[in-house]
Amino acid sequence: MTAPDMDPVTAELDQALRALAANGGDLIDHANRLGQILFSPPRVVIVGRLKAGKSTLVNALVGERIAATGALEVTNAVTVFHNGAPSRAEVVTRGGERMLAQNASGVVTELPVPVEDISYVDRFLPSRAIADVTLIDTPGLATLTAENEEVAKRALLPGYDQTRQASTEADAAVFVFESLPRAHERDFVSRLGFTPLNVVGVLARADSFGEGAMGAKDPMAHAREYSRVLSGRMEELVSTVIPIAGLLAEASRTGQVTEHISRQLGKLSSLDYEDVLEELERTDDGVFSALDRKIILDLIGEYGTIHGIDRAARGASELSGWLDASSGVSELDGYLRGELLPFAAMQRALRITGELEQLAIHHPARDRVRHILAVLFSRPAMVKVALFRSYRGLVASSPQSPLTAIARRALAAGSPAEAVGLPADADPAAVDAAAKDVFGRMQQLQFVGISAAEDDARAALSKYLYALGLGR
Ligand SMILES: Nc1nc2c(ncn2[C@@H]2O[C@H](COP(=O)(O)OP(=O)(O)OP(=O)(O)O)[C@@H](O)[C@H]2O)c(=O)[nH]1
Ligand SMILES: [Mg+2]
Repeated sequence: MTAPDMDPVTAELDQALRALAANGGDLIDHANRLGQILFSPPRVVIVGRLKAGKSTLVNALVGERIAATGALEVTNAVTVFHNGAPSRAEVVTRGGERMLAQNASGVVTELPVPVEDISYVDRFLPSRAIADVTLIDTPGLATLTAENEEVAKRALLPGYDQTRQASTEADAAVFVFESLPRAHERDFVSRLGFTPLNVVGVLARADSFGEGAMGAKDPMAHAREYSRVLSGRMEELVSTVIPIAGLLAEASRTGQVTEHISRQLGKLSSLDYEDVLEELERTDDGVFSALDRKIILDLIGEYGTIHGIDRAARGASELSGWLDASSGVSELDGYLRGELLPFAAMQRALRITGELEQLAIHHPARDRVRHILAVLFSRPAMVKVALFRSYRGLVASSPQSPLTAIARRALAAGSPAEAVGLPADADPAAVDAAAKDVFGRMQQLQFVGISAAEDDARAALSKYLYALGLGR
């Protein structure tokens, strides 16, 4: 029986796992284990440099203060955020033991064992925001003094090992940085086994970009421009770069912008700019108390404070709405759900077919497993998954191949026209011509000698374009 709302790929994989289990013996256990992967939400890992703003971003995306930010020891543990009740944190030790951890108003503040002994923390909370995606917060990657440190040394740096481990079980990544990421950070991400379609870049702390809140140029506008530049420069690693002011989003989405705060901040609206700056630099009581000043600056930063004054004067709802809208978090949220998750789901599908392929090599009943795989990949719903698998192979082995870009474009397209590089509303005759051109180029490649991965991609691409009704 197939649930009516199951997407076609999930339904095919479900069928394959049922066929696997029908063979009895330990294949039932394998089928159950893989079924658990299939029916759990795709996993998105947040990676990036130490203190880049990863946990703040997690809080903003979930809409609750659940990820520890700042200097708490727990920021050194991998934390997996799941939708589930009751709200609780379970620490999983390296020995495989599970124990409850205390959490004070959402954030885990104390760990029952030293952080070195922890494999990861499972944080459950009932939240729609993580119903269809599991978020994994990781310890920040430490900085390197010289960028050409040997690989061996890298493995010893805090953050690297744990973040790498957490990433092997993930299906997509959010790569957080504050400016052009360092070579060793890019290198780290490129080794995680994702395709660029599975990685979104986030230019974090957009509110303090460039010269910051007091500079001549608006930092948010500056960050937007720079993100476009980075998207191009980091094409081989990320699908796009989105500028985010996580702090502003967190303040708004976790409901911390109160009427009291707004009223206090709003008091500055009668001052001119110079006096506002002076007021913010004071350490004693002024237009508002020293304590309120600190609370406001910690909560929404200098940019949020300076630019939020007039909104604050109109009330908390106005201020909160502005913080959310200008933070860029909606764009990221939309991108995550609309563009990233479909590829995360494909990567998850490949985690399952990859395991089936292993069984098809090593299991005593390998012939049966091989047959199941052959049936699975003959199904129309799997044509795109097969192309994704080939594309992933190209990214790993022949990133410079012309087929890599062609496959990426086809996978990312929302329509047949876009699959061959034209606008969605292009004239059908033009689409036909462009498709012929793509097939022509693929045929030419035959004569230049191509790798196994390229050959595989060529076959998968042809099938996929045919399935879209192109090239006939
Ligand atoms: N101004 C500003 N500050 C931010 C922003 N995001 C995070 N911060 C601050 O930067 C500090 C570090 O943020 P975290 O979210 O803890 O960073 P992290 O990447 O999770 O840090 P580690 O897990 O320790 O690597 C905190 O003090 C945040 O308040 C932002 O968008 N703007
Ligand atoms: Mg953190």
